[in-house]
Amino acid sequence: MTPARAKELSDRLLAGDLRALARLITLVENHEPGVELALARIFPHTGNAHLIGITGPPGAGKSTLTDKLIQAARKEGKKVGILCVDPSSPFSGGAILGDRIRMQEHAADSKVFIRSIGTRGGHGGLSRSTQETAMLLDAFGFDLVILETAGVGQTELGILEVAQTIMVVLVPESGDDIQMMKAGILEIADVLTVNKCDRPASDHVVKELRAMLEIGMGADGTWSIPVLKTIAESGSGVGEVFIAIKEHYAFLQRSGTLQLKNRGFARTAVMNIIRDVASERASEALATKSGMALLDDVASRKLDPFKAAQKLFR
Ligand SMILES: Nc1nc2c(ncn2[C@@H]2O[C@H](COP(=O)(O)OP(=O)(O)OP(=O)(O)O)[C@@H](O)[C@H]2O)c(=O)[nH]1
Ligand SMILES: [Mg+2]
Repeated sequence: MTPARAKELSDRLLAGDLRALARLITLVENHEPGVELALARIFPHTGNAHLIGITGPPGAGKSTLTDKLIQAARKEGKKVGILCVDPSSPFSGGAILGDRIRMQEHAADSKVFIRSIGTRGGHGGLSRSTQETAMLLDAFGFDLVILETAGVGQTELGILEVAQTIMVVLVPESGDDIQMMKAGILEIADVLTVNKCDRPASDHVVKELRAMLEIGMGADGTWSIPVLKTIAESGSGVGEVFIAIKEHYAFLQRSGTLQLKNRGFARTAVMNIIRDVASERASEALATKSGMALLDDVASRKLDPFKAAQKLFR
């Protein structure tokens, strides 16, 4: 991408052009060379959105709940950008079909923007493109940016490096796995929701979770993690969830935790770039004549790979 094109697209995004936003997301996703020029231009306009991550087991009702949260936010006049992060999908822009269909009623609403992003390049790639896409939505002027990702393990890591408030959605059936999940997604939750509470055993799971949190699990300063019950399909309990999310943001602001979190996100952003730039430079250097001579020295055991790497750094 040329500097002129980067300037044009970023100016259009800042002026509220949805097509420029969509275009830039695709360029970020494809790691288009030069897209950083556009990102650098929009960066001063970021930092205003509340970045919310929603994660939990596949099929827990995250999209249904998100759909209802969009309605609640729209009632308050808030603009909402939604990013469905699908770590498994090699496709881009349209990976999660079900989400599109479920949230379709918002399609005609220009204050709501929904986009799926697939991922390339493993975890580092996910982290960087998720952060950069969130930046684009933030700069565009969305008050809330919601990142939905299905996760039980590594996959939700992408949102950890972006989201200021993380909601974990469980279902009554998760009861058996709660012990297992202690070490995993429960630790990252700021708000816990047990969805599908129209099903049996929901009270039991809620009680178990509350008991677990009371003994100090996942405690984050003075914030006590609420365990909420929802029936996303009917919208029951969604109002409370929305309030809890907003309260968490207020807590982050007043306790100074937001500043610490944002510093952590900045660190990730800078480290991601350093890693990418360094490995790019190294590849280029190794493709030159002297680079290949260096590799031959390693191959013929004249030089060990550690010294070779050090030489390259210098
Ligand atoms: N019984 C019941 N079903 C629900 C509820 N909320 C959602 N569902 C259903 O559960 C299924 C999965 O819902 P989704 O919202 O797609 O769940 P998800 O967590 O986004 O799923 P993935 O993105 O595939 O991980 C759908 O068939 C929903 O209609 C609920 O409160 N009660
Ligand atoms: Mg979903």
